[in-house]
Amino acid sequence: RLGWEAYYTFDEIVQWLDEQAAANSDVASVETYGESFEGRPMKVIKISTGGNGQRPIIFIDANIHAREWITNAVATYIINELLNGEASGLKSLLNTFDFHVAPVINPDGYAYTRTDRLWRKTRSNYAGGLCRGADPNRNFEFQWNTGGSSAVCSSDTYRGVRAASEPEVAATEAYLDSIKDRVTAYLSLHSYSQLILIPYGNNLGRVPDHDNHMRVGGLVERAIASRYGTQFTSGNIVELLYVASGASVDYMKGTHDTTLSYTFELRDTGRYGFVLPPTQIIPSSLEFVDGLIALANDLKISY
Ligand code: 0X9
Ligand code: ZN
Repeated sequence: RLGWEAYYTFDEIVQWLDEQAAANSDVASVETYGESFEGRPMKVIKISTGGNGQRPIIFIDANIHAREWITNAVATYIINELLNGEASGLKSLLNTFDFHVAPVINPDGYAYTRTDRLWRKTRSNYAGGLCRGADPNRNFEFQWNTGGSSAVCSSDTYRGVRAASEPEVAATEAYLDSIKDRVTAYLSLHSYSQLILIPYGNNLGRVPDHDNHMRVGGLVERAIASRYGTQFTSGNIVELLYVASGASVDYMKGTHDTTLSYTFELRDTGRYGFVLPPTQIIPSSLEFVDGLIALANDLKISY
């Protein structure tokens, strides 16, 4: 019973996820693929209307950064549209694709933002408890520690002691490894800045299929803008933002050669920043769904 008029707690989100799977057990199931540092479940909902487990997967991760609340709201909105939507063109994509959506991949951090709203990282212990957490989007294995991450454990971009040191990252990597050949698009939801970021974030620079990512990014930009005029901008992460190694999108592109791998920085451009008012959840979701449909329709041509 989420309404997308407020932000929900981690417990509310996972309870809703389980209810959705139970109510739609013909097409949906929830897998608990791991446990966070503090023991919260890492959950992914898998939606498939057929194809015997052979269909290409569109994978969406959200809330890898704790304070980016809009991302779990958009992720659950998408799940709801896929399962219960009527008008949206999303549902028909299930004739071609399976969707796997992990709406909160940093559960401890997200729970902690109830008391410290701008917390970003996980909540593991470092330096004997002097530091808490690493940046999970600097902790993935592909080209870990090749620029744009910190060795200082109190830093917001602390990379962790080693690649996949965070249990949330290790579990997510293992889950992704188990479905790697079927993932055709990997979308990592972040906020804010209204950007469509193309790997890599490390010093390797552009991916070999940069031009295809730019072309599809343009289609997505136009689809998003068609609803309310919201402007997103596509480009390589280093060119548009900064150097940053160890992200989930780089892992999927670099390790598994996923066809399309993007980081989306959702609304806004800084007026509210991470503390986006809940009145913007539904508009943010609607425009993102438009973009997602454009992306999937372009991919569909190859299946
Ligand atoms: O710095 C990040 O992790 C992301 N930006 S945020 O403001 N949400 O923290 C950008 C991640 C993109 N990174 C790579 N493709 N490496
Ligand atoms: Zn982020």
